[in-house]
Amino acid sequence: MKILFYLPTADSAAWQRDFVRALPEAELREWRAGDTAPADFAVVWRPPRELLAGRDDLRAIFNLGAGVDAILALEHDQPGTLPRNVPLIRLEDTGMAPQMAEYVTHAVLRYLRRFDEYQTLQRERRWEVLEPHPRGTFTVGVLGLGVLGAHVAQTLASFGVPVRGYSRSARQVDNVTTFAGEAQFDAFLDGVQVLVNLLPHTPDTRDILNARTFAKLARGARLINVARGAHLVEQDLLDALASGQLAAATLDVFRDEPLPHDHPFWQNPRVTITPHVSALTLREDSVAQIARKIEALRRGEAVGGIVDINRGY
Ligand code: NDP
Ligand code: OXD
Repeated sequence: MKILFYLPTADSAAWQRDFVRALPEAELREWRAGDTAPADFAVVWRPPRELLAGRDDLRAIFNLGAGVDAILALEHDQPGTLPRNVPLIRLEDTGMAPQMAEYVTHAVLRYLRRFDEYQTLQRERRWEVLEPHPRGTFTVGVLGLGVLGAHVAQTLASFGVPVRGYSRSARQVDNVTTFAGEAQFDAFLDGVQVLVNLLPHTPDTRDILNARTFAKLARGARLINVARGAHLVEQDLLDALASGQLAAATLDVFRDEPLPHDHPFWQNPRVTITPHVSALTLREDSVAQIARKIEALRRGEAVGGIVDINRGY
């Protein structure tokens, strides 16, 4: 069994070592430009077009992340890039769901308990008690009820805040009021105090965090974007913060990463920035999941996480 590997990060060698340990019978090789030799599986993150184009010999392509937008952009820009009849398989959770729940819960509780405002008061040496936000109306809306969104929504609900969730098809999540499809989008947004984005980036969801969306939220709402920078219309966020329609934003993902030095988000006191770390790709869990799926496919068994290319996630 031959595996093509491509991961353009500094820890690529450690990943390769762990894959070889998990699949000792495999011949794993790092893809380099011009490599068209046969392979059974590809394990990749943000691959160049030449790696995938014409690779009809593959039995599956594994994406080393939950989001497949970078790979699907290759297909979108040049249809026919992805080999036909070769499943594209993404990571499912692999330890990202608990990390995402921690990150979002921390940000929501920071806003609920007004720690962001106390931080400002501390800088000004002001001893002032702020009126607590009533928990019962501090509604959190989670966009996306997939592997990550559903876990985040359930975790938030355990803190006693009202939680809503939004998905494409109807979903049921314990202790979460769910909404589905465009027809229910405005009802989902209405009066939300904290909007959390965990949608995949697709043609339907690009720019979804825009002025119209912000206008439907409660006045002074907060935004937490942990999905993709392309979901957010950046100028609309800056305008909403300036007008007071939004009070604050916590952003982990950006249109341009790393965020350029001169970007206005850096200087905005209402914006909290982290460098795409809300849920890191954990090597041990990810290698184990992919190795299990490769073994299952070789036995002719079905596996989860297959991307619907037409749907975009
Ligand atoms: P899933 O595919 O499991 O879930 C996607 C959810 O979004 C589903 O509930 C789906 O609806 C919903 N959805 C998709 N399109 C629409 C639409 N047009 N309208 C309404 N709902 C829609 O993805 P994951 O939970 O695993 O991951 C979500 C995203 O998180 C990833 O795509 C990635 O971009 C991002 N991510 C960010 C990380 C970071 O570190 N910042 C780390 C990992 C992931 P339905 O249930 O009906 O299918
Ligand atoms: C992912 C990511 O999609 O890390 O997995 O952003």
